[in-house]
Amino acid sequence: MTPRPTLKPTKTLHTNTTTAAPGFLPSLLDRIPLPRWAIYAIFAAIILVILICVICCCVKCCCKGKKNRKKKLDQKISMKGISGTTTAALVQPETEDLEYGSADQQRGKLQYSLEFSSSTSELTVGIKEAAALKAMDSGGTSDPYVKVYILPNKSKTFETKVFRKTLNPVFNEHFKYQIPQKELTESTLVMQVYDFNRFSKHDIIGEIRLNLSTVDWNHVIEEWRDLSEASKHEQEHLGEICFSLRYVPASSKLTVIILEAKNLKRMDQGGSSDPYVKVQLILDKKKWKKKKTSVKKRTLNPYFNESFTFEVSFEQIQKVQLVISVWDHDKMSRNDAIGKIYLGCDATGNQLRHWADMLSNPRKPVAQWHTLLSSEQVDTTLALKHTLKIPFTNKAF
Ligand SMILES: *[C@@H]1O[C@H](CO)[C@@H](O)[C@H](O)[C@H]1NC(C)=O
Ligand SMILES: *[C@@H]1O[C@H](CO)[C@@H](O)[C@H](O)[C@H]1NC(C)=O
Ligand SMILES: *[C@@H]1O[C@H](CO)[C@@H](O)[C@H](O)[C@H]1NC(C)=O
Ligand SMILES: [Ca+2]
Repeated sequence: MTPRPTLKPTKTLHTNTTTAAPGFLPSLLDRIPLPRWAIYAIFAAIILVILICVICCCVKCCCKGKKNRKKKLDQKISMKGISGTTTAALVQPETEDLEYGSADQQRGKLQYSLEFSSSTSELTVGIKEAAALKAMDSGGTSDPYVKVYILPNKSKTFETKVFRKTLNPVFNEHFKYQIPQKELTESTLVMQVYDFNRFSKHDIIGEIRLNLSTVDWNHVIEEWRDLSEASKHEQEHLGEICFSLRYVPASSKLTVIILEAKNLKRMDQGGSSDPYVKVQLILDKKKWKKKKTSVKKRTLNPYFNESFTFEVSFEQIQKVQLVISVWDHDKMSRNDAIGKIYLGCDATGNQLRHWADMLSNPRKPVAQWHTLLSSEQVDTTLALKHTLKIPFTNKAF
């Protein structure tokens, strides 16, 4: 009796394993309570659905490719227009700096912090990071930086560093304003995100305007906010200027070539402008050296190509401020320049970048376009820097 039960299980086990493989599918189909033809029809339907999906995906991909090609063609055409300008030989537009973004795209968002100390009347604005910024260049990226200022007294504009080729820059920079608490209630903080372009006007990606009277100053504020379209009326356009800088440490020679200016602001309606450019060096808070270009008659897009060389030692180049200003020759009564900018080791943003490029490429001329700022704004910034330096210089003497 004992051998049988031990044999039987092993035998059934054996037959099970051998017949399982070939008979698996038919036996499975037998177990489904449907006729064979119905099962085959279901299989056919599933395969058909998969095929349709694959075809849809292929068609979509092809369409995208065509759109991209069309965009590239548009860029080629606009590049042709740009390279027709006078300094084409000196300054070529970087292809990735050409306009790209479409109007309906999201501008992205910015994280900032605000803190006010009523005992010191100090407002600290932190520019933390931005995310999902709109792409302004053809590579599908931007070169973002942030400008910060306070209205209605547009006294000082701060700029963060420029981040190359990113849509999610982490700035982590803090800027301080001296402002009485009473003035806070009638002030608006403006934070604008720009796309840097070496050889063309910087594009504004978007901005945030904060009515400071609505802020609860009992807490440190840190928040994300979506960027909105920049308000047009306030972006005063003064014009742009292109010049090249060259420094030769061995011979202590700083050469500034004023190349051209464009889209200069008309100083009075109907009247024509006769622009010229002043090149000035400031050293230790004093006007040190000054030169001027010739006057170009009746134009808002003057071409100069005039070169100025100054003797500046290697020690001086690290302290000097180069002030470039555009003036209208007709306006004898007016003291203000059409626009101004300054460069130097203590400059910010685009201007600092040009200065640093010059210093890191000795003997090579480096050309760049700059957007002119109001002369009051630049003068205030220069004056502010001087007052801030007073305690330091006192210590030194
Ligand atoms: C603007 O500045 C002037 C002069 O410094 C000051 O009298 C005025 O209160 C300021 N206004 C605001 C809103 O900050
Ligand atoms: C800021 O908000 C206050 C109160 O809501 C309002 O009275 C004031 O006009 C606003 N200021 C600006 C510049 O929008
Ligand atoms: C600019 O001036 C330099 C030297 O004066 C000259 O060699 C060059 O041809 C000029 N460029 C143009 C485009 O006029
Ligand atoms: Ca750019």
